[in-house]
Amino acid sequence: MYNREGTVVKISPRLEANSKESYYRLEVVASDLQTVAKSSELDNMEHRLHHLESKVNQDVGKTPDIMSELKSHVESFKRKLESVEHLSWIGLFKDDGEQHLAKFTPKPKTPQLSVQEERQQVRRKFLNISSLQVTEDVRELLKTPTFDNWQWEEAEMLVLLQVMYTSLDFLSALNIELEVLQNFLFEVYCHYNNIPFHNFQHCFCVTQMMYGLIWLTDLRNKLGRTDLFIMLTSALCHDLDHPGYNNVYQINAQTDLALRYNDISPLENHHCAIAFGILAKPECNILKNLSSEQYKHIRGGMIKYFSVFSICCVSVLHLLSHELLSLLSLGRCILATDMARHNEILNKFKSIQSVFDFTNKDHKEVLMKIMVKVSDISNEARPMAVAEPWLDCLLQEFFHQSDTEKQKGLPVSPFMDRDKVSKPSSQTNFIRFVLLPLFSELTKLFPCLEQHILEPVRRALEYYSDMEKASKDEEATTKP
Ligand code: BYE
Ligand code: ZN
Repeated sequence: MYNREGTVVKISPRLEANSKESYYRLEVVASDLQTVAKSSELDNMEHRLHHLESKVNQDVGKTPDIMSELKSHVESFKRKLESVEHLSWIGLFKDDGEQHLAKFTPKPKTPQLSVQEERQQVRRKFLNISSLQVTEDVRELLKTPTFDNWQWEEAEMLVLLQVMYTSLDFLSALNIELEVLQNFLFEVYCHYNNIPFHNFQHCFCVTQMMYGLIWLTDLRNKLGRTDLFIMLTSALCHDLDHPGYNNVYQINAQTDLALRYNDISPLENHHCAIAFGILAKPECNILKNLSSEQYKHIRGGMIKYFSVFSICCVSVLHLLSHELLSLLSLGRCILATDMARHNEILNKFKSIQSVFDFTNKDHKEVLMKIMVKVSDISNEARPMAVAEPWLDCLLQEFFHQSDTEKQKGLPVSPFMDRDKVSKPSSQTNFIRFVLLPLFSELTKLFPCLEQHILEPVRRALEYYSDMEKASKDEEATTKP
């Protein structure tokens, strides 16, 4: 779109109203819409679906599940076509994370209902297939970092989570009813947001990595059932209701979360509060049959591990570049504590490495913290075809945050700035200075992890180093 002066203008909520004197001119620059269903086609499809539905209704008496499913697919596709919200994630359309979109886009009439419908469908499918036997091949795959999350849909992931809980004998050990576990898992699924990185898929991956590590390291014979339960359940809940903006943003933008938690780890506190909110519903309370002593132990354990999850980005940043760190105000204690915590935990683990004793309570605690950290940031331990899309999702979420920060005039974290970040160089630094030191330490205690997590991460380092070199070479040849 051009203005009268012939300058390209951005279509955004801030666009000035036009008039006869100051009109805008639209020009078609691309028109490859053959692959996208046109509105008329969609109407036609919808019409045929209605017709088919009434026919089937006459014959069968009720709408079969498959038909409702199809209907909801059409609905959701229609919603996607009509909404521009998704464009903000790819940077074509920048919203400021707040209300402007509402003015700009006609909201779907009953958005909540449709999301609800979609979830109910996942629930029905989950319950339907949960009684089916998961093959031995899949059960084995589930125990290794080679598992490919991208091949499974949400209902199937819920079944796989159920498999994890059952095969670690949590149901019998903690007296959990299957139905309650299913309600709990479904509620957890409902409380993850539809955002690029910190979504239900991420929750699944972290939980699956934890599950894999438990098997690979034979932790079942080294720790108690309750400790394993705490680790798996913390992994499952660790990013509940993540809004896609990190702690630094919460504090700078003075969000409700930062206000509620006095700027102290707002996100982690929130994830944890949501988790215990879910457990407060009797039909979801997988801890309800425990003694109050056991409940206290598990709640205490989970609260402890939430604060360990997710190395604060600033600790990463610190390692990426010391100059960049000085750009940030260091007054925020949360950053300091998180950074201190990362180094503190790793150093403590290093110091007990040679005398590690599985019967020592303190040693066990440090090990569990390390496992939690490793699981959360372990994407690069997966095959490249699985890992690389995760990095793209993360950068998408980061870039979106920095776009919002720029719009609001807030400080911008340099490692999230789309104008400053290079994917391969950020990731090589992250692997060199965060992943390898952390993973090597765990591998010293469990040498068998060498092939499962250390080798893939070394390959990833090579992959991104090559990519970095290739992009530098290209720069050198294109620049005069
Ligand atoms: C971290 C903190 C918060 C959220 F920009 C996510 F280079 C992460 F620093 N994770 N999780 C996995 C990661 C990864 N951060 C990075 N690489 C990962 O593989 C580095 C970042 C892209 C950046 Cl640490
Ligand atoms: Zn996470």
